[in-house]
Amino acid sequence: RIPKSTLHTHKFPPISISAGFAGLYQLYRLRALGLSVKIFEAASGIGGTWHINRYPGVRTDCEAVIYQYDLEEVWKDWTWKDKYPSGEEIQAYFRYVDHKLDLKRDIYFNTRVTGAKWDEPSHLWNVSTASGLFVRARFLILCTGSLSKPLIPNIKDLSTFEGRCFHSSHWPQEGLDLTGKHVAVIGTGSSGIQVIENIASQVRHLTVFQRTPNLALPINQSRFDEKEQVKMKEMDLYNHIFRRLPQTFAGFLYEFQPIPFTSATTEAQRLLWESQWKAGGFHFWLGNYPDIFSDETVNREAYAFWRSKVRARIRNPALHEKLAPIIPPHPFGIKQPGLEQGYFEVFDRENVSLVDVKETPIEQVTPNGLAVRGGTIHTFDILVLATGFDSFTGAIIDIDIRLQRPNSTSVIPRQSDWITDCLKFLQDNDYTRIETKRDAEEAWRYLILEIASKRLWHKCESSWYTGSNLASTNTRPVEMLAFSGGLPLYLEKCAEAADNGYQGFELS
Ligand code: N01
Repeated sequence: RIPKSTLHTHKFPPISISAGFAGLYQLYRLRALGLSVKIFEAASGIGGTWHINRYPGVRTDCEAVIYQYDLEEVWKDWTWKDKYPSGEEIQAYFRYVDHKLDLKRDIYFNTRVTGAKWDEPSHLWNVSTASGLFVRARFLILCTGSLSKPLIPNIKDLSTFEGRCFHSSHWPQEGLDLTGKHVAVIGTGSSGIQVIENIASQVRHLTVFQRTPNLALPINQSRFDEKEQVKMKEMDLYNHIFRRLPQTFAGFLYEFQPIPFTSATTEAQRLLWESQWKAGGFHFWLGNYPDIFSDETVNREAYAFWRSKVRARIRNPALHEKLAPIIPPHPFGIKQPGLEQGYFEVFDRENVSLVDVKETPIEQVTPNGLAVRGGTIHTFDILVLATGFDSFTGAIIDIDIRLQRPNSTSVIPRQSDWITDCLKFLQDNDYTRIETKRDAEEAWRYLILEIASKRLWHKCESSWYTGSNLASTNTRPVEMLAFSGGLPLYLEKCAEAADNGYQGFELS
């Protein structure tokens, strides 16, 4: 056992990896415990995904009021501009957070962690980095993000393309002039639709390679009025909002309907859906009837509503079946819908073509384009791979480490609070090591699988929730990795383990 005093020395600072939303909050909370914490960040600035993703139109799908730290010293003087802030606005937010909390002094930028080995005799992590820095740390906290490692598709001869080719998350940081260019985008997930709807009017020609139509919802963007924010703060609504979020299933300000679709009248169903459509954002998804996720017939009704709304916006009838087909490509809502502003209208433009890669699969990349089955070659100057991410475990496995905790849900501040309390407990009780027990890990995994089995998640060919989007790479089994039982249950389970003296963990 290491003497308690060493917990406080600079020699073995707890290390947090990555300076995104989670890592920065973790730094702030652990500092308050009196610990000397360091963050290692591979990128050159703070913000995690918001520092890296610079593609045109990058924007959050969460309303600003819930997409911020619940720390009064931060929110009280910060004013948002957009209801759904752009990447640029979120970067400004992070600069402001750094200014308020003085975070950068404990962050090593351009420092990619490549290995972390647990040394049993000393109860310390030996952490190595690509830049040659080597440190020993008492605790290692991975804040590497669920969607940070790009998934590069396995397309024949990809490296032979002679124009510019990059993943959506690696859009050139200095920007890119697309005027007069022929551009191709592979992928129509949340990233793809934002890129597509934002560049269509700039480029000479845009070719979109779609494998699965995105069952996207209108974002209904608006300005977030400054006076309204002042008023909300005066009325103490921010605190109410922050306390309310973990009480809801998905951590949004709205909740699933209290009754199933099948118990509502036809009129109530229709009126609810119309009002949710008008409200925009995820209302029609995370505020819908709960049985859309478990009852395929109900799900079909929701899909039919979505389809009729979308088809009404597309002038060219030949595109209806491509973008909003009669038979749903998968149940509505079991893949995260993108949030769009004018996405569907883009395909009516004369300078935009849509290639359905299920009909004509991509066969190989050529020096100036893509060849699809049947011999057609689509040519372009720039190829954007909006092909998604090696979700949850990708960034962790890259570190050459066996510790990984993908089976959770996204509730950054509350997870960091749990970790902070846990470290305090270890500190107070002279423990220097905590590890999950094998049987507890398995029980947790089965709980996740059991919850998932009651919903329609398995009815989706390709999704980052389960890793089925990686199926062609054969890198991991397809299995639900996200906790889909809702935040209240997740937080209850976390609290229960802590309250029972960190039940399910081995402490020494
Ligand atoms: O990634 P995705 P993403 N050939 O995996 C296609 C968050 N996010 O970066 O659906 C052809 O969703 C793939 O096709 P298919 C948000 O949580 C948020 O867009 O697998 N196509 C799919 O269309 C989101 O859910 C925001 O059949 C190929 C696309 O590429 C998550 O990140 C913005 C292919 C990948 O979509 C992931 O979104 C951006 C191939 N070989 C991201 N391989 C906002 O806040 C893949 N595809 C708004």
